[in-house]
Amino acid sequence: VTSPTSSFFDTYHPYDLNVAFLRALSLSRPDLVSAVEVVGQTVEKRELVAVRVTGPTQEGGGGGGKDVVVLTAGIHAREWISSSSLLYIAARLVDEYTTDPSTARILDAVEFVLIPSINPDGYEYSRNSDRMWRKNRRRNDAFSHGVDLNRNFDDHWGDPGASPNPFSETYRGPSAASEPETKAVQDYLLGIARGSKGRAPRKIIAGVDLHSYGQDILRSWGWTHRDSTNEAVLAALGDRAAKAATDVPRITEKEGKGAKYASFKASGLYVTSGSTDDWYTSHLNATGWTVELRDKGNKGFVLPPSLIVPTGIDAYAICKALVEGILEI
Ligand code: ING
Ligand code: ZN
Repeated sequence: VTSPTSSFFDTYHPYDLNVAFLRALSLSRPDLVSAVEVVGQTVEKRELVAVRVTGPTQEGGGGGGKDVVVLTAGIHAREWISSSSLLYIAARLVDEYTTDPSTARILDAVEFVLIPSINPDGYEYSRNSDRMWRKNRRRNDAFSHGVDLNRNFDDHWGDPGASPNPFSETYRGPSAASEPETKAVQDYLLGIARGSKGRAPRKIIAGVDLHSYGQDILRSWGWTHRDSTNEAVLAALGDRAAKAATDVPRITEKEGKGAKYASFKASGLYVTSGSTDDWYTSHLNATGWTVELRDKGNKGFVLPPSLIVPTGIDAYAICKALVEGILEI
């Protein structure tokens, strides 16, 4: 049931079933996958969860705890493919640990922290009430709901690139990290970086936030057109990931056809403030990425379920290439 070829990936599922998938994956390979951890609660009191995936060896190359790669999805309600792709990545990592030496190398060197949905309230609202919903489900006032969680992170919050208007699709919220979803994810990741619950501090080397659509790999900054530090290195990493996704060999019918990915600075799409990628860069000192998965706009957010596996393959190739690239630096 938890393999990448499982019929689980034939369709989109309710949030609870996506979490159950991770629970099953953890039970199937407790040597590789941690128990599901509760990260916090949403506005509607759903549990935000995370799992960690890593090889059974204690350490990476550097001594001390392994470096960490954070993968998140579902920050925007209607981008269903992002959460499905994250689960697909989890399934591939676990499945290939024993069969593919390159995957074993990655899992022995780093620990993946996977958060399958930052916005499960919005996801359920998109599934059940309004397919094109984007924001969370905060009641702003008598007339409007929702904060854009990808404008609510505590980096350049309030700058141009987000809206102060509660009706806007990019409403930034009343203050930085005002939303329980934002606050929980930030605090959880800061806890990993600084060390908490008796655990040693960890170096977070990458934060990758999965979105749809556009087939783009975006790097910091989003808030300014200026270059981030190491722009040349980041550009090379992004290009390598885009090429990896574009060029994955595909054999079976279910793997589908390839798709072309591009890589550029996030501000090249449009300027954004309070987004996850810039927060990863500025607050975690990690490389921050926003990955826009399929498609290019033909089906847009309403991506057919037959494209879950093909898109999951793209996402896996992107993450693997980014991590391999970072490990080579
Ligand atoms: N797009 C992203 C958004 O949050 C983005 C694009 C994110 C640009 C972060 C720059 C930085 O608007 C979608 N589809 O959500
Ligand atoms: Zn998005």
